[in-house]
Amino acid sequence: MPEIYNHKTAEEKWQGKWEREGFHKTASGSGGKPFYILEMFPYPSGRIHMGHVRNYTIGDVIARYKRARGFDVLHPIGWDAFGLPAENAAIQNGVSPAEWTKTNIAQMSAQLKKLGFSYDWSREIATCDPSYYKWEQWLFVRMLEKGLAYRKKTFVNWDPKDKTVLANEQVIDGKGWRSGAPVERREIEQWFLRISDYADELLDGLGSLERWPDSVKTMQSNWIGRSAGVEMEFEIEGAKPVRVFTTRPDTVMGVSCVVVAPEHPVAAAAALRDEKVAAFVREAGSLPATEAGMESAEKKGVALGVSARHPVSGEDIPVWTANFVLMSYGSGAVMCVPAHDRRDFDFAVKYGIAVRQVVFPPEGDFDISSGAYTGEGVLKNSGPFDGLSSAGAFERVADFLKSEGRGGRATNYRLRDWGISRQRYWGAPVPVIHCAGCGAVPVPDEDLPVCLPEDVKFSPGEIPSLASLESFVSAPCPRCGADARRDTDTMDTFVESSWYFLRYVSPDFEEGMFDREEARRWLPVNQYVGGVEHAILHLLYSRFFVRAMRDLGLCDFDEPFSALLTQGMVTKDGAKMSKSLGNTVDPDEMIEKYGADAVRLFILFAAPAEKSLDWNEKGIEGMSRFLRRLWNHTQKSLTYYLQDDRYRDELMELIKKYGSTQEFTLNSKVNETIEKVTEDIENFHFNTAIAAMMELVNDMGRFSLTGDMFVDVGDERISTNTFCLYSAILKTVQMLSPMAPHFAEEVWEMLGNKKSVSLEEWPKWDSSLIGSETVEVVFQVNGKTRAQAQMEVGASDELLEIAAKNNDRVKKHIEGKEIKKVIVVSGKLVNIVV
Ligand code: ANZ
Ligand code: ZN
Repeated sequence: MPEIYNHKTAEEKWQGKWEREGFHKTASGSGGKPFYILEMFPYPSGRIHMGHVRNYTIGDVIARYKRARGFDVLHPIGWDAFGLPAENAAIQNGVSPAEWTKTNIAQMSAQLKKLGFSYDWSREIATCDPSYYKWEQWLFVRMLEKGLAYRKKTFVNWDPKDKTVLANEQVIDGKGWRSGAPVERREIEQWFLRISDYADELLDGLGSLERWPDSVKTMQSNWIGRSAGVEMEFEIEGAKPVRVFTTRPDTVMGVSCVVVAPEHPVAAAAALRDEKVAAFVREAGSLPATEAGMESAEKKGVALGVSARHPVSGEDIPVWTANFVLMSYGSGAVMCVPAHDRRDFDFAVKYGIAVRQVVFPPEGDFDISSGAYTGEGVLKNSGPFDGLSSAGAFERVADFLKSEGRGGRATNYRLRDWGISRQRYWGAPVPVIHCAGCGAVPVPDEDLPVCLPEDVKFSPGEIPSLASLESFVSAPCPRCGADARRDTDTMDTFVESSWYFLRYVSPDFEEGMFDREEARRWLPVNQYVGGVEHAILHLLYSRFFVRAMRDLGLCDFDEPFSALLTQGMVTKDGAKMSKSLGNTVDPDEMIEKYGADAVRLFILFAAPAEKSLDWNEKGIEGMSRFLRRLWNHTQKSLTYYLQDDRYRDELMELIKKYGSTQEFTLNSKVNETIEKVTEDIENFHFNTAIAAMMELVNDMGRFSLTGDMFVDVGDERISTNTFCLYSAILKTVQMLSPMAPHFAEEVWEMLGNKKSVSLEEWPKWDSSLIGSETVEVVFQVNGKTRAQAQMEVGASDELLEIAAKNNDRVKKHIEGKEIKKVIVVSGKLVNIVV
């Protein structure tokens, strides 16, 4: 028996055993309730970082705990394997993106295995595998048939550094989310997915996600940005009327001008007549088309020399174009109300446009010369609407416009359709062939997948793209057979991650995206764990995909993830751990030095799961000390305990009946700890669960094995005292096993168990044993006080007598003597007369 815990040999030993014996293969049909625990799959960047370790440790604790609770657990892992870094590596080093990705996957799998995560590796998927993206292409074709995928020419966010189009979501403060380069505008043909069709459902569905963090739901809700308002038409001489969308129809009588987006047809028409307007439109066209960009840019505009007729007053008002009006929102035109909108106010001040106040605070006055009054209130200077409240005016104005045929109520969304086209090489090709005669023809199902040519060499510095691979591009038209050209766009990598959780239920399924029966059994995912950085994009796209697939008749549920846990960041000295800051900590080094279990424990212990976690190596040392302490108690309990578990149940009964005070106390603590740890794990409070176990292990340190009491059980004389410690350790190890699985296995085996602790049922607690109160009982010999002891209130006289006789100090005075009489005063005193 080894004296010192050797994490290296133990971890290797158990990882080998788990793998050889298929411990973590998904149980199916064993009758257990299914539980699907999923962590966001990693991008194969090359090495595992601490953020991964945190994410996957949390998921693994849940997976192991649920197995112990009798669930059939699905806990898969795979690789989000397409994307730019692979291409950047190719550009820099001339390696093929496929090679680079494969090498990284191999490296990172080995790292994950070293951490002892209980994945069902037989279900591993990589999204760059043709057997995976084949089904993505197949789905794309279904979406195309249904009109859920379509192509249109649009202004796009162009990342000049990564040379690709970005989704609005990927533009942060006017810069590319990955490259950080200022984003430009370009007009090209793009593929879109009609997520906006689902805007209402995606928003309303948030209400059913009770086990999602509120913060994530708020972010999604803001992203969808549903706003209820009114649309109205301003007539223009000799042209189509300009429609505007407003959320404040109560301000309609305060309109000073109509402002259209630079791309609006009215602006384009004016540009033909007026060089000043033309110049303005050209300049505005080079700016990024994002809201954030618009918000921060200086407000600039130019009058078009056109006037519009106010739909209520019939007054003629000027039409302008300005850079703060987005063509892509509402109808690309606004009614400008300087008195009540900050942006309009700034614009009016700059260009000397009239400010007309029409809404007044319910009480008090407002000095409109200092800025806009944006609140609601009572209407004045508003003709037929005078005296109405803002809310009342909303309805009246809407009704009026409707009855006049000049507008009515309207709802707008911030959410735009999802542009999925990327002009890059390392992605899933869009399965379409463009034919001069037939147009855009989907690749027939039997010709899928459209494989990405992998055996290409890009020379260093060259931007890899499918368009440059002539052998890929030229193809016969599937409809008429004429020479045609393949679409050279690849899909946004967020498309792959929008359905990977479905593929895991049957990763080798060949007749479709997934086996429907399996999907019924496992989905929706019971618990999803991942970073809050995916609060909007990935989670919204996945929610959209599941709904789209439902409407295509492919699955039977609405929401992909029933519960979501977003773990906090890993920081070092308060700063985010990142390669660019050079403050990363290599998990491998820590595993080597302290063992995977200590690393896992530290990650769980150092902070609540949702909060950020500041790295410090001392913390890991603390964890390995904790494990050592428990290891030492184990050694102690082994030297005393007869390794025979035949009598375990009987012994437990005996301890309940005859155990000494300290046994009661330890037992009570064990039961209390099981209850606490169970509740904590259920609520993801892993840090306090570990703290509770540490307290218990401290109590073991105070537990004395001297003054032992022996009882006859069967044909053995067994020490109740040692048994008590032994059984406390058994329970502790079981509770610890989801978090420190290797250590738990090793100790469990050492304690004489044949079956792996990962196959054990989660320990139960006995509430009747928790927190029993004690009283001080005096032990006397011949009327002289020799000792005191804390005994459980209500302990039997028989127990008091046994406890007294077994007390060390009492023993000294009675040993070898004949006991004549024992007087017990219940709950107070035992006097032994010798
Ligand atoms: C007049 C008005 C008066 C407005 C007022 C606000 C306050 P949300 O809530 O985000 O939907 N707007 C409409 N279309 C626009 C576009 N294409 N580009 C830029 N701005 C646009 O915002 C709706 C408001 O945003 C609308 O209500 C409109 O300004 C502006 F006291 O109309 B409002
Ligand atoms: Zn054709």
